[in-house]
Amino acid sequence: MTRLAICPGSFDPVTYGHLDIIRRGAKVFDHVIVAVFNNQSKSPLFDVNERTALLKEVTKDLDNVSVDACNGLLMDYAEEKGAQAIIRGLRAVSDFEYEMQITSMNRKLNDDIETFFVMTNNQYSFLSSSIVKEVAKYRANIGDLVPPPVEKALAEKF
Ligand code: COD
Repeated sequence: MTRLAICPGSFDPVTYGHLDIIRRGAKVFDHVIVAVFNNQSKSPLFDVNERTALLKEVTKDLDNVSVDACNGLLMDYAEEKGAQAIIRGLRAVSDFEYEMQITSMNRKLNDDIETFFVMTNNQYSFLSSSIVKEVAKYRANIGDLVPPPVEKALAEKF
């Protein structure tokens, strides 16, 4: 049986922290689909197509990872794909409450698809897309936070 996991997120834009959890997930599951959603509570800098294209570019070396732009409910998507698992990243205790809320709701929607949490590499525990956008706006060096295509895309936005 092929073990398929979905790694969902906004990825606005993808950072080395996201890539760390995608890589860790890809070591455990046969296939990982990175699912790019519009999170209604955030107004994105990059549209879904731009975010998806950047993710495809920076994961192209990972043979068992694909990227998809998604709408609607995560659990509907996961069920449609026949996934067994959802992968989420944890940076710090501060992530826990939010993750617990969405995991509980997702379980209510479908109790057969399990959520797995992956702890990020310590060096990325402070890293978020919001922080990257904030510093990129002021032309700070972000070369150790995001892959080169993302750095370029941010420079073009600001
Ligand atoms: N290190 C490790 N992991 C990280 C890092 C880092 N530095 N930064 C982020 N992550 C992890 C996050 O914890 C998350 O697991 C993943 O990477 C993606 O992060 P974001 O911030 O891009 O994604 P979110 O949290 O905005 O994603 C929210 C969803 C889009 C998954 C959610 O809104 C959703 O499921 N939407 C679909 C609609 C739905 O089903 N809603 C019901 C759920 S309650």
